[in-house]
Amino acid sequence: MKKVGLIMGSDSDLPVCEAAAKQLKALEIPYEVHIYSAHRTPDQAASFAANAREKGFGAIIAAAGKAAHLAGALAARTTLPVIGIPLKSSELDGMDALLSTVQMPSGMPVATVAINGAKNAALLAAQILAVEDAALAEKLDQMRKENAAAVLAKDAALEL
Ligand code: RP5
Repeated sequence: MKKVGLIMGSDSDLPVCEAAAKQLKALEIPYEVHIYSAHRTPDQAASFAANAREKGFGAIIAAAGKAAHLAGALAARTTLPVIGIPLKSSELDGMDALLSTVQMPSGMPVATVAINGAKNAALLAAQILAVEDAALAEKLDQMRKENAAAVLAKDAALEL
């Protein structure tokens, strides 16, 4: 199976990114985690993205806060799908990171999830890999069914 790259701009991003790692683990998707910053370690970030396809990655998740250029900087170096997680790590509550991540120029797409949307980033990466992986697609279908059953159970138990 292809790997997912889970890249974050700082170790201070770990608490949010753990939800993505947990979801990938639950789906038994191999992944690598790295701290590479678009601003503090731009060479390492660029090199990771440039070599990711030949190293067996199928998608990259990039989480960053503040002036969050990490997802875009990685996307500039690869045609693998890049999923950006804008993080709430400043006085602007993540709106700064959201706009920095989502407002990519034409020709250089980044799929941006919600502010701190780490779980959805992992699920989107899984869905990308599942295009060519029937067993993974089956796991995702099963998860959707379980989620729906859990909601319906709450509905059935609702009393006001
Ligand atoms: C970004 O700046 C990181 O992704 C992090 O969200 C934010 C703050 O980083 P630290 O100053 O905590 O290392 O690059």
